[in-house]
Amino acid sequence: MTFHGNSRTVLAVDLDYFFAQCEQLRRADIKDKPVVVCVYSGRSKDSGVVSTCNYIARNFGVRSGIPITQAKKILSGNQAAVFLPIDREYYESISERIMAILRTHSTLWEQVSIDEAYLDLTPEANGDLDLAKEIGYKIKIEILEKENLTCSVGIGPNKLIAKMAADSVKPNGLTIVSSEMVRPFLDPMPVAKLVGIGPRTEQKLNELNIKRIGDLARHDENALIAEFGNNLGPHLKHFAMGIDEDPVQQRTTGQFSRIVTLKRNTSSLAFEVELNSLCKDISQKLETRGLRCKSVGIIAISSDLRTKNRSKTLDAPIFTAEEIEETAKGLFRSFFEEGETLVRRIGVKVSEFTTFERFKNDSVLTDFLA
Ligand code: TTP
Ligand code: MG
Ligand code: MG
Repeated sequence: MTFHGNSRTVLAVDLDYFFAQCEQLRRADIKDKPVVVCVYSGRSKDSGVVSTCNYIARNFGVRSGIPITQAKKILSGNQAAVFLPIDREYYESISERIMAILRTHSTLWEQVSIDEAYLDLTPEANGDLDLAKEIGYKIKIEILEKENLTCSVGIGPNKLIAKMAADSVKPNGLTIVSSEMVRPFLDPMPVAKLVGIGPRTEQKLNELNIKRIGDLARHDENALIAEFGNNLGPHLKHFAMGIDEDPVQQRTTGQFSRIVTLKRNTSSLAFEVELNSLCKDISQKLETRGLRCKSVGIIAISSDLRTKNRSKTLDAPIFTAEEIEETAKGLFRSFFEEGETLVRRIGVKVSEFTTFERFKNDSVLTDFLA
């Protein structure tokens, strides 16, 4: 059923000044001010770094990763400037809703960070870039209407080009780079713009008189191998040529966990409300990412701050809050039966993921559903 040959159509989405934009959502009064989201280290009043900032602050020269003190200096003449502490949980809840929207536009998708995802639109667009552009536009409108946030979208023949297209016009961009336009698009860019090239590689390349991505694409592969080794050398050249075979694929490794502090220490299962809410959170997270889990674990942190873990591997993958809660309850019950432990914080952890697609073909589960 492949009418599109070997060529793919990949779409990348990246939310604009994400954490700062989230803050602006709940504070109408800061919309037109420089907004800087800070990771305070707590060592002294302003020690720490800038997480991100809105484009108004960027116009003054504030950037992700600079010290908060430096950002304050840059904006010292600006009375309106707002400095806010990072609130990751709040941004994550918004991110989860956005990822759920994205997932409705393609069966093949991959979340790469809190504000970034790829969709493989090859079957949907069938080689028609105008159609892909229309989907990109729809996605932007839907995120704006439902969540009031702007994002930048890039479309290209692979993940690398889609990502670089999205980054090339920000904020609120929609950029399409066809296969024919890949080289003209990349060639004039400074090498530092190529995904994966950090300051050290940039410096080495500059020493070889490789300044632009086009220079790198044309450079002798053996010379690159001599300088960067058998892996990185060819990889750099391929990337510079716009070649990237990496499939759009939701990763299935890792784990999620959520922990809460109980109102009262307890040595029995007297925290059903808290447990229910933890399991709902986890289930939502799984669902947003199109994952099912085959292992559920509990975390019990005692009043003397010792952490204990128990987990169970299931016969078939699950994802609903009810199923996770039932397993977690069973684990907590036997945990308390083991002995008198006074618990102060509790958590639930899920791991051993399978994707939605595999889940659908999973014979164990098909039997279960039938
Ligand atoms: P990015 O997508 O890199 O940046 P951004 O969304 O703030 O801005 P842009 O419009 O250029 O996409 O990162 C997403 C979030 O990750 C960002 O809002 C804050 C966080 N982040 C950090 O905490 N530290 C960092 O150094 C960077 C780059 C991002
Ligand atoms: Mg972003
Ligand atoms: Mg990003």
